[in-house]
Amino acid sequence: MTIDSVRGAPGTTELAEPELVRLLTPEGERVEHPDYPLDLSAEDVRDLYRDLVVVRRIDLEAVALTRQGELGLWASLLGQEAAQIGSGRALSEHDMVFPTYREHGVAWCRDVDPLKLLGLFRGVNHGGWDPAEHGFHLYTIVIGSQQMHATGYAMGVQRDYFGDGATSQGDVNESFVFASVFNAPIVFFCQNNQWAISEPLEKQTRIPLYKRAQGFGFPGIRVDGNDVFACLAVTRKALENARTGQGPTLIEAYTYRMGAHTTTDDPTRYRLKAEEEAWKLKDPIERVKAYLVRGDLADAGFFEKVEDEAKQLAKELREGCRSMPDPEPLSMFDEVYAERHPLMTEEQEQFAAYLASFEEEAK
Ligand SMILES: Cc1ncc(C[n+]2csc(CCOP(=O)(O)OP(=O)(O)O)c2C)c(N)n1
Ligand SMILES: [Mg+2]
Repeated sequence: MTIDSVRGAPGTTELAEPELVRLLTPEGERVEHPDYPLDLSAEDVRDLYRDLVVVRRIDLEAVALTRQGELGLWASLLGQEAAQIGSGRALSEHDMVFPTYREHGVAWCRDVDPLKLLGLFRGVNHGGWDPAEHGFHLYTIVIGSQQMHATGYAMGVQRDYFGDGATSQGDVNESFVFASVFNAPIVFFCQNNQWAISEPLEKQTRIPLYKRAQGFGFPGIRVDGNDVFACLAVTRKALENARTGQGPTLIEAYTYRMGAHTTTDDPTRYRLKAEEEAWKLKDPIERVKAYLVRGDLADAGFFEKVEDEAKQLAKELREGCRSMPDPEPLSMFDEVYAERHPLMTEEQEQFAAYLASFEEEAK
C-alpha cells in the first residue's frame, strides 16, 4: 500500500484507515491485538485520561500566552496527546529521551515542570531543565538532529522522538544505519502528524514510513497515534526489545497535527478545514472518555476533578510565566557550552559593547 492510497493529493479529505496497531477505537471500544496484549486497571485508564486532559490544557494555555505576547513562539501538541502520553508512560526511569520541540506531553511524563517548558519560548533561558535529572534532553529545534544525539548516546539510550518531515533529513537516515549496524538499544518514535509545516506526507515518502526500517535492517511498526493504549503497548514492547539486546525499532505513530505548525503558522493557507474535521472524530481524549463512560469506570465527579486540576495548573502556568524574571542580557552566552568557548566570549564582548553604546548616547 502506498501513501497515495492512504491519503489522496494534499488537501483531499478521504482518509482511509491504514494498517496500524489499534487497541481502542475512536468510539471508545476496546479491541485486542495478538501481539500487544495490554492489561490496564480502571485506575490506570483514569490516570492516562488525566494525563491527556492536563497536557492538552497546558498546550492551550501556552498558545494563549503566545497570543498575549508572553511567549515568542509555541509548537502545539494538539491532537498528538495519545502518541506522547502512551509512549511517555511506557518509559522507565533510566531511559533517556531526545525530543524535538513539540513533546510537551512526554515532558509531562518525565516530570518536567510545565512552567519550565515556557522558558525557551519566552527567551529567558536555553531550555530550563536538567536533562540528566529527568532523562529528558533539552528541546532541539534542528530537525533530525535528535537522531544523531540519540544514536550517539547509543548504548545508554532507549528513546528518540521526531516527525514525519524529519525523516527526509540525512541525519535521520545515517542514524538508522548506525543504530542498526551497532544493534543500538534505541526506539525511534516518529510522530507522523501528516504535515511538516506546510509540506504534506506525500512530499516525504512514497511508502509508509514504518516500512523504511526494513531497508535498514530493523523492525518498523505503525501504531494508531491517537490511541493511548496502543501507543503504550507498542512502545513498551519496543523498549523491552531494546533493553534485551534485540536492537532498534522504528515506531510510526500515525496521528494528526490538529493545530498550526507553530503560533506563527496559518494552516488555512495550505489545507482544508474538512481534513481537520475528519481527524476531530478520532480525538485521542474523547475515545478514552468514551471507554471510561461505557465501562462505568469513572463518574461525573472524576471528570470534573480532572477539569479542575487542569484549570488550576493553567492558572499557575499563566501566573508563573508572567513572573519569570528577565535574564541579565549578557548571561545568554554563559551556558551555550559546558565550558567557556572563545567564540562565545568574543560575541559576549561585542554584545556588551553594543549595550554600552546606548549608555554613551544617553550621556
Ligand atoms: C535542519 C532543519 N531544517 C529545517 C528546519 C525548519 N523546520 C522547522 S520544523 C520543520 C518541519 C518538521 O516537520 P516534522 O518533522 O514532520 O515535525 P512536526 O513539526 O510536524 O512535529 C522544518 C522544516 C529545521 N528546524 N531544521
Ligand atoms: Mg510532521
